[in-house]
Amino acid sequence: MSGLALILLALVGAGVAHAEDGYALWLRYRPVGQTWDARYTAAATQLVPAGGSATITAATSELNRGLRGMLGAVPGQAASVSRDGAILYGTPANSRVIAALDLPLKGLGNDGFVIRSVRVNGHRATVIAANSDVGVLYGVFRFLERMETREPLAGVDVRDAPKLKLRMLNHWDNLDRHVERGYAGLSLWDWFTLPEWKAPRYTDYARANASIGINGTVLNNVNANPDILRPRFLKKVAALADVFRPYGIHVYLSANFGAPVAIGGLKTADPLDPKVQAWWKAKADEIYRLIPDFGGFLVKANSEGQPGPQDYHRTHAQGANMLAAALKPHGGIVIWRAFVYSAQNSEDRAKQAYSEFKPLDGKFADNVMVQVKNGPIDFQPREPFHPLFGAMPHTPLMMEVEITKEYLGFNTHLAYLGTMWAEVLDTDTWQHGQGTTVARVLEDGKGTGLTGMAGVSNIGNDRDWTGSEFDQANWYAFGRLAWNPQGSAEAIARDWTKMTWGENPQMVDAIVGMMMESREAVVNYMTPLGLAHQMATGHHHGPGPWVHNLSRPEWNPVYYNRADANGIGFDRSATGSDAIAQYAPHVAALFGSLNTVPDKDLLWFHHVPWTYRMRSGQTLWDSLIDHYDKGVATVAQMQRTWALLKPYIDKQRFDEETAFMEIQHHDALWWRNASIAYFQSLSKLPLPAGHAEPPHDLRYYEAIKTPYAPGQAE
Ligand code: GCV
Repeated sequence: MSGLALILLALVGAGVAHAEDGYALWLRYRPVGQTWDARYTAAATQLVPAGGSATITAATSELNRGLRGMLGAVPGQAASVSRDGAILYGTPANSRVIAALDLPLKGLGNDGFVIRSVRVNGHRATVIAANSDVGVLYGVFRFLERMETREPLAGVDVRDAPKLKLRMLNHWDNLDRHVERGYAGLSLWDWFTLPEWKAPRYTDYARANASIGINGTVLNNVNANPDILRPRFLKKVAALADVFRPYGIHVYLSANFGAPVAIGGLKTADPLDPKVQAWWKAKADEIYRLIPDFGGFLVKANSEGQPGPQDYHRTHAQGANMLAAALKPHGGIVIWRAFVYSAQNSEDRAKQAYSEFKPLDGKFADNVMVQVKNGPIDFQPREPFHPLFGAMPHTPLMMEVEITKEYLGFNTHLAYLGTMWAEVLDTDTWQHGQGTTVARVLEDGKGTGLTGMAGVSNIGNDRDWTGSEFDQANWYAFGRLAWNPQGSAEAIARDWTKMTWGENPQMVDAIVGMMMESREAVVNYMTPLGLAHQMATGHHHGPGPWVHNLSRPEWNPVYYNRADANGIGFDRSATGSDAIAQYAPHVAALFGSLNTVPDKDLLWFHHVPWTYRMRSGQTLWDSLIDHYDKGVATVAQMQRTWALLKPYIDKQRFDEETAFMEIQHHDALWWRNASIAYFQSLSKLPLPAGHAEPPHDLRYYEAIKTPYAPGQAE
């Protein structure tokens, strides 16, 4: 035996071959085990693809990969069904057999599919059919997911289609590979070696996205470097688009509104200037020559220092429509962000996006979508829903959420965001009567067919993609909720857990339980009862509720907490900034009254005395302390639960999460102690019985600096 073979044997013997590092994501395809082996094998004896497109080839290769992993063997491929247990997949257009089955494909659009047990040529078979090859691919992934989550295949009858058309990732990746708010290493896009080297990882990225229905990706940061639009970079973008195409993923770019000046040699970027219009038209033509299915532009304009139409006294609509006109002949769209607030504007920051965009309703071209963050400020652990949802009846709105956990503890805090997004999606805006939930608003394309949801990516080049195992769940949940905004966060967590950690029911229950309370724990130890934006400056790592000296008032945590000797909270009721008036009357009344505002939103909408009596009978002060301690206690409980799971989980992934939870517990205590020390310096109240004083004085916490925290904006 050769030396190398001996080393390999030793590695296998030591279990290294079975070590898991998270690279496979939820597509692990581990052996299904005895209970399921015979049943699944009987339903996967033969692959019968219809058509030979790159997408169908990708579907075949995924079936081979999945079945080899789960059942230990790859079934043979055939041109027609010739044995029991065949899997027949394709479109009616490419298969007369599928057409003859007369499946209910009508109304499923391009992306929907049917998976059904049928008889073909006298044999038992499973058909996976759709109106397009990409729909077939989605069906194949769903078929494999059923196996990964141990759902029966016999008698299967699934008919599903996405409720939103655009299901997109927004990468905040810079051209030097630094990722703004990225906690998972460098950007996946190796611009330096593209377009020649198309790393296999790009295909795995596309597989993972397609498996959850994601069909668009914006490759670069919304704080956009104009260089991405230069010919040299467009070739690299085209190479990525080529890799993603078979997986149904369209490439989009963030466009810098000032590009005509920065790289085009023009003196202005005024959207009404014919030379500027011609420049963008030529740029769009150039892009589509390289990338015929290019999706379009995402634009952050006149926000946080980015150039925009207002630099030329034009409106957001005029800016967006000028770009839309350049893309229109090619079928491209503009996604224009509503994340605006201005240093010159003294209006409550929570009101500014609505004030700016509501009057523009109906003024956007029909290939423009307005992208609105889930809440009115900025991806906080908890915010009420954004008042623009339901308030722009003539404009297709896309919701933007932040998958990367800029404000929820980066990659080391376990915070499952499915619950946070479902909370927003399920909220009733009342804008068009009861039942106008945010999900329903998003699903309504205003007759343009444009609907969508965008998630700021948490993906980097770390081996496990997202910087932690549990952050993979947020990528997964985003895809699932973008596919079906009315989906259940718990059901999604359960599917992900089975695929990621294994099928043991006790373990699954324990992990899902942890996930379901994890985000509330973060809210409790960081920003309970409606507080927001209490994070340290710049990187947003750790607490900074005392910060008051930053150049722009709305960058200071004190702007949001408004804490003083008398009380705490931001009065956004009619006696304060009146932000509540931006909501439908029913919701405004709910938020506006101390009698009805939910506790979780109390300090977002009201300034109350420290001694204010909560509906529970507790004082606000005592309740605040309770929440901080509850947050820390939940993390401690998660640590205990996790420790019990050791026998079920492979060593590397178990050890990493154990260490991360230690960090989370440490950080939760830090948040709790620092916040209490600061607020106590104002309230001068003792802690309620049973709650420990912070071990250090306020100065100690104020002095903690973490200048090298990852993911900073440059
Ligand atoms: C890309 C927040 C983040 C910024 C981000 C901005 C945005 O303010 O801190 O890093 O910029 O949101 O969404 O544009």
